[in-house]
Amino acid sequence: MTGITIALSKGRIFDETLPLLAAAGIVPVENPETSRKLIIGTNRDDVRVVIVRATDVPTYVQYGAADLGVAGKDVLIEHGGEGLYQPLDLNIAKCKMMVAVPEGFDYARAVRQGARLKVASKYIKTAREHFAAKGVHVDLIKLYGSMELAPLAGLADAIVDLVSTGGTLKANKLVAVEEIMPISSRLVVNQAALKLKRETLAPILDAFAGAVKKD
Ligand code: PRT
Ligand code: MG
Repeated sequence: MTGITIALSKGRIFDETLPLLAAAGIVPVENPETSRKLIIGTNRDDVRVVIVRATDVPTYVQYGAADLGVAGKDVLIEHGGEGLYQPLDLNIAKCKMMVAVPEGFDYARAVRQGARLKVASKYIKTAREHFAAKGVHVDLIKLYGSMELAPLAGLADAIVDLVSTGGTLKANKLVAVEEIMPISSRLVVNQAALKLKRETLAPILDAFAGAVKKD
């Protein structure tokens, strides 16, 4: 196939990628929020968008089922990035990877005293590397969602999760105690496609690069 397939997740990544696509002259003909279609055509006959879970974007691109995609740094770290060329930080879907604990839990003291902490997260690799670098012993508990519940239900002492407004933490009586890293979404490109479809891909990559908003 000579056409281009772009993998996106619906929600904030789809919404925030639209202006970048527009800069490349690409306009999806449907909105995944209202359409149930997983393959969405665009104004260009040679470009289509596939709608996948945010965590599956790197996998589609790695195996060449999509030529390019947009994925959060959080997702890319957990995936590992094999087979992916990551040419651009798109500076969209921004948030922070944080350690959070229940209000009233003295995290700094627990760390100072060398306590062994139970930490629940969807981001096991990120969490493992963070605490290993600090020399803090942790038991990591893998969850797939609703991390905020874990400390309230007694499953964990702390969580590692993404925070943007802080509203979710606050609503669950949790406080952020440590920033692990700032997060934004990246453009990911299949390494083979970059060579084989260079003529079609290069102008799209250039348009994205030109449309990225700096802080
Ligand atoms: O939602 P779903 O389970 O389908 O998948 P997903 O959560 O992987 O996808 P989506 O679309 O929610 O997130 C896609 C990407 O957006 C993530 O991989 C991040 O890179 C980025 N992003 C930016 C965020 C947030 N901000 C964010 N706030 N992803 C998730 N959140 C969640 C966070 O996990 C927490 O539950 O929002 C909640 C906190 O938000 P505040 O505003 O209350 O702090
Ligand atoms: Mg989500």
